[in-house]
Amino acid sequence: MSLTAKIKDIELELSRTQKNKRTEYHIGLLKGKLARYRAQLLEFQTKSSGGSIAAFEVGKTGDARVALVGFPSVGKSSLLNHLTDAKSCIASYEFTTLTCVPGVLELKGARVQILDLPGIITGASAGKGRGKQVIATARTADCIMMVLDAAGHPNQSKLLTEELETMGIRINRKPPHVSFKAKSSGGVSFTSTVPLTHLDERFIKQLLHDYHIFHAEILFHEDCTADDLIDVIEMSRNPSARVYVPCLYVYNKIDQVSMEEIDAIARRPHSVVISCEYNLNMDVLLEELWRELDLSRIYTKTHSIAPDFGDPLVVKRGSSVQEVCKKIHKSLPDIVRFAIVWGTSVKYSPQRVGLSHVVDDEDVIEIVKKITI
Ligand SMILES: Nc1nc2c(ncn2[C@@H]2O[C@H](COP(=O)(O)OP(=O)(O)OP(=O)(O)O)[C@@H](O)[C@H]2O)c(=O)[nH]1
Ligand SMILES: [Mg+2]
Repeated sequence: MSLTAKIKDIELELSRTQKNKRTEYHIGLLKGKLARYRAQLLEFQTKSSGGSIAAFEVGKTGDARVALVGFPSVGKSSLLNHLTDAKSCIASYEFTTLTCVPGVLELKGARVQILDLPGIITGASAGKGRGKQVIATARTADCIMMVLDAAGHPNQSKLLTEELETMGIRINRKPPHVSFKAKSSGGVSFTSTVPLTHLDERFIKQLLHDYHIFHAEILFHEDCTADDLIDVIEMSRNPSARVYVPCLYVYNKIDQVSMEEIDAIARRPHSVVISCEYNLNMDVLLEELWRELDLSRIYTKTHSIAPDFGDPLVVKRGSSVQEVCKKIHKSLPDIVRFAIVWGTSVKYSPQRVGLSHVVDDEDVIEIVKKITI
């Protein structure tokens, strides 16, 4: 029996099994089996394609990458053309876009690469259409914009999320707060700092047994589900097995729905309503995108030259002075004596700080190097 057939069998069994307290154990183990087969399939495909699973080959440029994911004809290309100078083909028929089209958006001083992708359909993660390539490309993004038709089926985002999940993308979630250590002896032991309401000893041991893990130490810092534990085990075998990406749900074509519907959609978390055709609400979309990207702009200055406020260094929020230095040159942190920072990250402005100091958005920084003789 091929791997694909085995996967189909389990998916069918999962869809037929009713979810309740009695079937929880069985469903959890089935999900583990499914994750193992999917990982095997991905490994096989990666090896046979001679590298990483075929994403579209578009080089990463700028400070962040955003992927437009959605069903066909929802307006992904219209949105790319609206936000950037790119000219992606727009038409009323489905599958107009057949490859990845990049564009660059200048967002509050940051350069954001936006990727228009072909539309995907249910079953994309199993290889339908160019779905696998689209999702593999979305995996490389810092943020996913899920473009949805405001007048379309209410299930759109759920179906797309399932497709992304199948290929290891977890949207708007944090990695489970669990420390997992595989050992060479001593059996399986686990402790938790919170009560576990979804997992018990029998299930944890059986799941690990199915993975051929007989010695491990697990510390749960949160009330994990079986899915979370499977993700943790998969990541312990291959750190890139799961990626955690923020996602903005962009409901396009609001010109076709009533005010009440727009109001209801706009209240959903991580959601924004727009119309590319009528240029509606684009400023809100940009604000929301900036929030999801979670970036900081840092302005550098030297002792005698004032900062250039039009050309910031862009880093992930929560970055340290060390990361800012690395962005300038990878060997710079080795020769830094200290940095002087003006802005909201310091108590006194300016203040002398070390490499581990965490900078804030719009801080100004002056780097003082060690004296070399
Ligand atoms: N009414 C309305 N139509 C829109 C809007 N935005 C895009 N369209 C139309 O929707 C159709 C599809 O737009 P595209 O941008 O090609 O959609 P796509 O998602 O890139 O489609 P594929 O590349 O086939 O996946 C075109 O006829 C657009 O004119 C909008 O805000 N309102
Ligand atoms: Mg398109």
